[in-house]
Amino acid sequence: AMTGCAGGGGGGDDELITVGFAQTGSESGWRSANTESMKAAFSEENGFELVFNAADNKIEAQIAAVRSFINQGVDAIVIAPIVEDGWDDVLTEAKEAGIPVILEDRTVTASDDLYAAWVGLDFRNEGVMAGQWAAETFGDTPTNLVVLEGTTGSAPANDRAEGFAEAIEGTAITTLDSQTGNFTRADGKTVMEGFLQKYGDTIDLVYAHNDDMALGAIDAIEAAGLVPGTDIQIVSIDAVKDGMLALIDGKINFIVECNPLLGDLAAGLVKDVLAGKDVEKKIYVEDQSFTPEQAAEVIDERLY
Ligand code: GYE
Repeated sequence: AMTGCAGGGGGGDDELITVGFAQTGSESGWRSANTESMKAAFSEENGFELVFNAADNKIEAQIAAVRSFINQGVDAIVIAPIVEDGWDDVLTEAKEAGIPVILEDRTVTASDDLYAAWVGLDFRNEGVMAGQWAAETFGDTPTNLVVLEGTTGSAPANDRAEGFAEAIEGTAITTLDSQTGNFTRADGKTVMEGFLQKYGDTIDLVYAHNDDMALGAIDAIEAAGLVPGTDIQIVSIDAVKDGMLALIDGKINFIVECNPLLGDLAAGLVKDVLAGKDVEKKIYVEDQSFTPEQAAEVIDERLY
């Protein structure tokens, strides 16, 4: 059992597992909830000493953080990879140093023998669920779509685009434009302002890869004198508190969930891997979706 003894060179400290966690940054409500979940799970109480780094969504900074974890000789490394590509070298370095890597949230294109396990969400299926709602709602009615993409090169941006495109194939939905809003409210607003200037009220539908960008788009739509949710419908992904409230308000029309509470699963994986147990390579957490009515029913029980 852990002693909970903090600081000093006492014997209890030897039992703590040192984990370096390379977080993407703090771009969204989803990310805040994910960071909180990770910090709660990787607590001293649970037997961990957490070295936390948030890279402000700068890929070089995140890779540098992982290298510094390797140099510090941590027991294990957890990464929420900003983008999918470019991980081979540093993951190989961790492997050569004998430090297991667990990925949480986003996936990488590197070979899966360079990391011990991944836990996260099925981003492609989230895109499919959002696209199926759009296909069912607009069907054969000619519909002009604009897309607010997540961080360029990130797994959720790539997979959510792919899943949505697949689900609206063969419908009368036409994509007018698609640009990155970097998963932030500020950039979602700026990009939507540009779309409104260019296409005005010919826009019927916004697909935002996360709630924060949808919330930014709502500001831009209202500033242009249009009614979000009515003049221009919005579908987004995450189901964070502010997104759900906008959904209940009728400003967003449909939200697909993306569960950020991955801390306990990630911490369990770290312990199992260090204990030499066999773990599943990929663990998918399930997502739901919400209409305004469904959101109103569950809003009081939501944990994030
Ligand atoms: O949807 C978005 C966040 O990687 C699933 O990152 C995550 C995404 C999430 O910034 O809000």
